[in-house]
Amino acid sequence: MVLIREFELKAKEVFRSGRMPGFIHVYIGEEAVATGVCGQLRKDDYVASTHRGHGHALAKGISARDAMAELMGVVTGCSGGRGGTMHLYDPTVGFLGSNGVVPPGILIATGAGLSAKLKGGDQVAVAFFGDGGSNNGAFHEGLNMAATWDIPVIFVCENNMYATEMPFAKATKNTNIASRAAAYGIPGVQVDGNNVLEVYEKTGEAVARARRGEGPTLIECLTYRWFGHHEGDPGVAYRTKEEIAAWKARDPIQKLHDDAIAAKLASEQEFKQIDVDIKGELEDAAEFALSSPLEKNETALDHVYFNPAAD
Ligand SMILES: Cc1ncc(C[n+]2csc(CCOP(=O)(O)OP(=O)(O)O)c2C)c(N)n1
Ligand SMILES: [Mg+2]
Repeated sequence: MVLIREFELKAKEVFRSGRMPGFIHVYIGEEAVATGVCGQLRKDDYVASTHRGHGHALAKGISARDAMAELMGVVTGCSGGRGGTMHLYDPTVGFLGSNGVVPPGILIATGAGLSAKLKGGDQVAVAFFGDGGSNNGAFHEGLNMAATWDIPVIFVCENNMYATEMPFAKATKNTNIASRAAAYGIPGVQVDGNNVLEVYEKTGEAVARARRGEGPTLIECLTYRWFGHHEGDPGVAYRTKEEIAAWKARDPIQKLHDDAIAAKLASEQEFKQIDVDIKGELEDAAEFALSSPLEKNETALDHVYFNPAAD
C-alpha cells in the first residue's frame, strides 16, 4: 500500500512539473483494494485493470521503475513507452493491462479465466472496475457468461461513489452493487475497501471457490479517491470538503498501522523503515524514468503489423 501511495505521489509531482505526457488518474485512498486482492493471487493468475490502474499493476508485480518509465513514455517502460498510463502491460506477471475504455477489464478477465479453464489449469482471473463501470453493458455480458460457464473470475468493483463527477446514487437506483450478483446466480459480497485485511480475507474465499471450479464471485469494495478524477480535476466541485475529510480520516494505510501496533504485530520502527525504503525506491524509479530515452522515430511503425518473416 505504501508503494502504491508513494508511486502516485511521485507520479503527481512529475506530472505537475510538465515532464509527463498525457494525463493520469491516481489511486490514492484506494490502495487497500489492489493490495488485498492481489495478495491472494499467484504470479500466473491474471489481472485486467482500469484507467486508474497504477495500483493494480504494482500490486500484481510490475516494478515501480517499469511502471514509472511507462508513464513517461520512454523505452524502458513495461510497454516500451508506447502505451503510457492506460496501457501498462506485462504478461510475465499476469498483468493484462490498464485500459482507457471503461470497463473492458470485465471481459478481458472473463476471457483469461475461460482460457485457463479450457487449458485445464487452476489459474484465476481478476477484473477490477469502478462503480461507473458497473453500469456498462460489459458488466452484464461478463458476469452472465462467467456465471453460466463457471469461469474462474473474481469481479472486483471499486465503488468510490463517483464516476468522474457523477455520484453513483444519481446514476443508478440500486446502489448496492454486490446485490446484483443474485441476478446471475453467483455470490456477491460487500466489503470495507479501506480495510486491507477484510479485502484480503474475502478475496481469499472467492479465489478458493474459483480454483475449485465453482465459478465467479462479485466483490464490491467501498472506498474513495482522495483527489480529483484525473490530475487537473480539483475534485471539489461535486464533493463536499466534509465528505473528503471523513474519508481521509479512514486512510487504509493508517488503519493497518494502527491495528498492527495495537495488536503488537509490528513496531513503529518497522513502519518507519517501510516508508524510508519505499521513498528510496520511488526516487530511484523517477530518476530511472526521467533519464531513459524516448523511442527512435524510425521505430514508430514497429509492432503495428505482424511480420512472420522477421521472427
Ligand atoms: C466506454 C467509456 N465511456 C466513457 C469513458 C470516459 N470515462 C473515463 S473514466 C470514467 C468514469 C469511470 O468511473 P468509475 O468506473 O466509477 O471509475 P473511477 O474513475 O471512479 O475509478 C469515464 C466516464 C471511457 N473512458 N470509456
Ligand atoms: Mg467510481
